[in-house]
Amino acid sequence: MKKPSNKKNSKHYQKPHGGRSGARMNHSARNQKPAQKSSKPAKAAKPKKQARPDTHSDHTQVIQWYPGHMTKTKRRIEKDLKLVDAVAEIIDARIPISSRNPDIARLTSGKPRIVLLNKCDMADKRTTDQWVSALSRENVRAIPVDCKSGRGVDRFVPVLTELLSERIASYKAKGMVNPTMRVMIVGIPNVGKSTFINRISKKTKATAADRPGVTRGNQWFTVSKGFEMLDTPGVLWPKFDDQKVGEHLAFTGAIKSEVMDTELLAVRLIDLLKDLQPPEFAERYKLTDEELSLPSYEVLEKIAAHRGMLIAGGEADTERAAYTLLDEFRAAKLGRITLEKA
Ligand SMILES: Nc1nc2c(ncn2[C@@H]2O[C@H](COP(=O)(O)OP(=O)(O)O)[C@@H](O)[C@H]2O)c(=O)[nH]1
Ligand SMILES: [Mg+2]
Repeated sequence: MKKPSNKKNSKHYQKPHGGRSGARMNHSARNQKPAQKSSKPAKAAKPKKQARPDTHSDHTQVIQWYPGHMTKTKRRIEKDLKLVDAVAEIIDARIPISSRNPDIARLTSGKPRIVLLNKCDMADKRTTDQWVSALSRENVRAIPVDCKSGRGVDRFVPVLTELLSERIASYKAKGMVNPTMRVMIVGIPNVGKSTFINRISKKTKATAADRPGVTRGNQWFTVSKGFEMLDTPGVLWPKFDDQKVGEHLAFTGAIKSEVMDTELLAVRLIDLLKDLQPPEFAERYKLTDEELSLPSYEVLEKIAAHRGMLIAGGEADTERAAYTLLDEFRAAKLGRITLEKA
């Protein structure tokens, strides 16, 4: 695949509004102290009244980049892992590389693991199938799912049963009549952990008292007979030391786009779309072949012009066009697009 050129340094990329500097990749935030809190969006500070399965993780989402918190989260995951027989990692089918946390294999220390390729309704179907095969070559059982509609979710229990068959048999051999297998869900923020948990969990909650060793108020959901799931998913931070990974996470909305310059992000997305050529892209923004061959920043100007997004003086409002493009990409209005090939 063509390497995206660095538009920031290119003569074609001009920042129309002075202010912010180019790509402020948030990894610098990793080295900053939580003193930065004031820059958080106000709404994040207000905890939701109603308890949701992962109120916890929704809160950590905003400040997960800070080292102190990362360590705490990691420790909690390590502790919870001791309580489960298997781990289901949810990744985004559109970005199976960038949404997969590289620490998970080590963290789960050889526990049976399932990968759920979620949001496959927005990913290219053929590429998703290729990802399932690629992961199976790594001995990872992968299931494409669309937790929003529920497609594919019914395969979870059968695959889990198969994956844990030896473990179940060994419990039975030890005299346990109905061994209960426990599963933990892990994944980066916004990947669909809550949606999956809500979809798969039956109403009946097992009480913490039934569970030896569970003293921190963990709740277990019955998934199916003999299977329980920890109601609090492990939220793992994505790793984005690599700029491309950061961009892919921002395109899909896994990380807040405010951490990067919106227009630059849109320009990068256009670079990719020019390569992938989903027909919806040209159709939706009425871009001619000639316009598509322009440098990406100029394509963004064309998108603004075709959509009538202009600022005083008739200049293209590329900032508004950038927000629109990113929103529409995230809503899969540009088609089912997988950004990372198997
Ligand atoms: N299109 C689509 N959207 C999904 C899917 N799963 C989750 N979402 C959406 O992704 C967003 C984040 O989901 P959520 O479950 O809150 O993610 P969490 O942070 O991992 O718990 C929500 O807007 C969901 O509706 C899916 O399979 N397809
Ligand atoms: Mg959640």
